[in-house]
Amino acid sequence: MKAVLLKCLYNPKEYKDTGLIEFAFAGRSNSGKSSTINALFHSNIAKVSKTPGKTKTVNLYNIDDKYVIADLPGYGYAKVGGDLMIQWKNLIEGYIENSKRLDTVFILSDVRRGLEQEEQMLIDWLVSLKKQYRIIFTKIDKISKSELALIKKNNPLHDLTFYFSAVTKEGRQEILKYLGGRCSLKK
Ligand SMILES: Nc1nc2c(ncn2[C@@H]2O[C@H](COP(=O)(O)OP(=O)(O)O)[C@@H](O)[C@H]2O)c(=O)[nH]1
Ligand SMILES: [Mg+2]
Repeated sequence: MKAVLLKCLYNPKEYKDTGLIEFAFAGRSNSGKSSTINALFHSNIAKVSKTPGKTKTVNLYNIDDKYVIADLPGYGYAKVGGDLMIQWKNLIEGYIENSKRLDTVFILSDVRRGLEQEEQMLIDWLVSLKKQYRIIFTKIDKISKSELALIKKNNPLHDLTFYFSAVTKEGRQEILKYLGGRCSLKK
């Protein structure tokens, strides 16, 4: 698979129609968005950082000229206060509302945290916009098989959830299959 950086949006007004179906990856800083994108598409294109909250842009990646992945800036970063917080919110919301091609928003969360208030707010908002969403629980290599089994059993959104590790690549095929399926639906 080939991933190519198309554009970094600093402002939602900079968004131009990509001509391809788009999928967005959202989640708090450190949830594993960049690592997941790299692992899914065998690339090294999304910056994985030790300092959370680095990505302040919406980064659009073209994957094999088939679809576009939007890496959204991490939310819930405590140190982003005041004006920056508003800019960041405008950027994410502006992109999600502007893009006519956006098919599914993936909400990524560390499997050890699960879904917290911020994720629930995002889900409620996507539902109100009638946007399709899916959950990706990341870093499943960090917990045992039995812990994972329990989480799956107790997850009320299990049918909408993918379980993924960027380290072992477990869950990769399921996500790629979903993306491919959505692409063929739109053709
Ligand atoms: N063990 C493990 N670590 C991960 C995984 N995904 C991400 N990480 C680590 O979690 C940290 C944050 O990842 P990053 O992709 O930068 O998160 P982002 O801020 O959401 O883009 C980094 O130290 C990654 O190496 C995973 O599946 N397994
Ligand atoms: Mg990132």
